[in-house]
Amino acid sequence: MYHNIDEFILEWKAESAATSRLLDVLTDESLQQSILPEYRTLGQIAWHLVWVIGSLSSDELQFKKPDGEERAPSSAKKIADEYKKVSQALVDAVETQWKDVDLQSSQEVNGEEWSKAKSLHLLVQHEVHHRGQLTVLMRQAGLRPPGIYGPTFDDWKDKGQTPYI
Ligand code: NI
Repeated sequence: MYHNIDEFILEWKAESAATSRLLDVLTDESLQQSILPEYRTLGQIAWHLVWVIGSLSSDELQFKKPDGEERAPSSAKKIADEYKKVSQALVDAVETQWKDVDLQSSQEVNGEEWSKAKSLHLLVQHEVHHRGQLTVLMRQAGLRPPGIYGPTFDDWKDKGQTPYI
């Protein structure tokens, strides 16, 4: 959990940049990929990440929500662009509107009392959770996901090394 704003900003910038690297690889066709019919598509999960960041915009943390509707757009570029915008807007809002001590104050989320620090922590975990889904769907769509915390299977092969299995 975060003790001060800087801890969150540092982690969010790194995690958000990693998500952006994934979103930058998406193509319009790939957005239709799903694990099974009727399940969320790659595009819907990617847009969900954009939307959830925007959902933190409130009276207590004011920033511009993403352009568009909750329904995922058909343009991969739009998703990647809106993600970058809303992620930066979140950073700017937290940096300028909250102080370290505010992180310990609570707010009601889904009927529970969460500190702001917990909300920010769960935002990062939520991102990581869905990024795992995105990378699998990207593979199924024939895309090559970039490494996030380390080299991918393809990165090892490119280096002439045997991928870990
Ligand atoms: Ni989610």
